Amino acid sequence: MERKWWKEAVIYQIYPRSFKDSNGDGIGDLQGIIQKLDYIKNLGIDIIWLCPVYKSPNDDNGYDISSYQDIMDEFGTMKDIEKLLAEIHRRDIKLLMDLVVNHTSDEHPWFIESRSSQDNPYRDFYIWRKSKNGSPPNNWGSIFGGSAWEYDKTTDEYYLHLFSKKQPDLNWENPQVREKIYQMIKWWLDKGIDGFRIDTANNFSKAPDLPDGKIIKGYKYGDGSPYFLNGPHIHEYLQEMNKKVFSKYDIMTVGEAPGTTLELAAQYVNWDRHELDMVFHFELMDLDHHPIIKWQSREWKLSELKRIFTKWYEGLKEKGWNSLYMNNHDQPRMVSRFGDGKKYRIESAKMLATLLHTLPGTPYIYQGEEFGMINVAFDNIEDYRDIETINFYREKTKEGLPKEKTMEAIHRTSRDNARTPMQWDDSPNAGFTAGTPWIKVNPNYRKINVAKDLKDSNSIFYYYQKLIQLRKENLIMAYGDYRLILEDNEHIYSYLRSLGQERLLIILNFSADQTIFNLPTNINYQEKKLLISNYHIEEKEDIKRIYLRPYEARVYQLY
Ligand code: TEU
Ligand code: CA
Repeated sequence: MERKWWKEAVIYQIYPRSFKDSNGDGIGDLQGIIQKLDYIKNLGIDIIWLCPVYKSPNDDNGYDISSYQDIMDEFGTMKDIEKLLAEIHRRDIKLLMDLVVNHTSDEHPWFIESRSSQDNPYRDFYIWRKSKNGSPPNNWGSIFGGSAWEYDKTTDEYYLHLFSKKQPDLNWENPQVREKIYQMIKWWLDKGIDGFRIDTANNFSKAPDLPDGKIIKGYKYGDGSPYFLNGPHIHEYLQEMNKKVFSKYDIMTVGEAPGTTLELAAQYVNWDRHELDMVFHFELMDLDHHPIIKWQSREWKLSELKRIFTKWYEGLKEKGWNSLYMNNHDQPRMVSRFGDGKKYRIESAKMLATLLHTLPGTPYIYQGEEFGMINVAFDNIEDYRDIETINFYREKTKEGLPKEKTMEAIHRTSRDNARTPMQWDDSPNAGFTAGTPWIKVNPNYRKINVAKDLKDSNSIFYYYQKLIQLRKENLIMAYGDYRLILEDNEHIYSYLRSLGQERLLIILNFSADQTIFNLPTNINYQEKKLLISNYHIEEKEDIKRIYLRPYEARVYQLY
């Protein structure tokens, strides 16, 4: 197994808008991040992934970019990002930026040109089609609701937007588009950044004839995803980008890849194919809802979750590398979703952290996760800011769904669950801003905040710090083999890691019940040493049979 810095790293994701406001306008900014770098360093982080900070009208909080080589006014200036990068490097941390090149903003100069006339040199930078019998060119629905096509009367054609209508899709089939994108990427890499998280990295290639999608039951639009996810030229484009740009630098790339099977992912990250270093797959994110409609929840079993991690480990073994995450800026908070955000918040946050940091792969921490932030439940839609959530509410209201039902789905699933401001302390607005925050702070901030965790040696924060430290001291945590034990147990997730003579035994109670762990008889050891756990444990305790407490987690070294 080849050693790489990004395999041994722990990555921390920052959503700048909600991280720290330095000037009282209610919006997090680059100077705010600089103020908190010592905090991130103290946690033990090696790499920071910054969500988009480029110039943007903020229809989708920076994922709609109007100028790639400028900084969003609210976040600061080019000088500020240069300063941030220098301060990050001074602390021996690396910086990943977000690369959003499936689409631009409709306010990007390329699109302004493109929409101006059919013979404009930029026309072919985007995907334009004529209407089909008075309807849009095909039946695809946008991921944020409504049709994926917007009519533009200037030229009497429609343009494709998989996301909001202010996010027109770029036409990757046009070599000029690709060349422009590569130039822009080089410009950033030459500034010294250390890699990219690539937004919707498997959406760039669309099936040429853009066929209609299957109509989803109870839904007005067709599912176009088979025709835009993992499309016919996607590997070719990624390889080209890698060859022309990425391969020239010592960087890492991680591509967001919704709707990607293990077989496909194994191609994206295969060392011999030179495409991406890691992908974010969505199998775990899709575990608790309808396969396409994320707002419709579904019951799940622990054995399914185990199967996902196990399958992805086995499938990429000796071929590529896994990313490990349970939440981000698009997903609900992981404690609320996979643990218990109420009675056992602290225990379950630590248990889930133990899982993510002892599985093979690179763990990603989303801001606030490190002290157990949980979902928010605003009563009124007016308090939500996310375009997807607001569109969903509108659609459901129009369809006549009772408000309580709609709000229930929003409380469980809205992206704003992850986007409420960082809770730094118990002062007004959680110390995030001296002004009025762009989105309300979670009302639980007096109970759940950084300052509180930093004062308590037993806190979630220090548990993460210790896990990260252990990962640095024990290469087995990154590189060791993985073997699932007690496969069918619906309460306990347990596995062995091994590297040479070394062995780790991980035991996780995934439930609020007391449950008994029986060590399989074929696992032998002379001695054991407890590396970390989220409850007090007597060192002499026998591990052949353990009474696990709610959400108990233990990691043992076996000799
Ligand atoms: O998300 C793209 C994505 O594939 C969706 O599945 C995502 O889960 C979305 O939030 C629907 O719930 C990326 C970014 O992470 C997201 O924040 C952007 O809104 C989107 O691309 C468009 O750039
Ligand atoms: Ca600000």
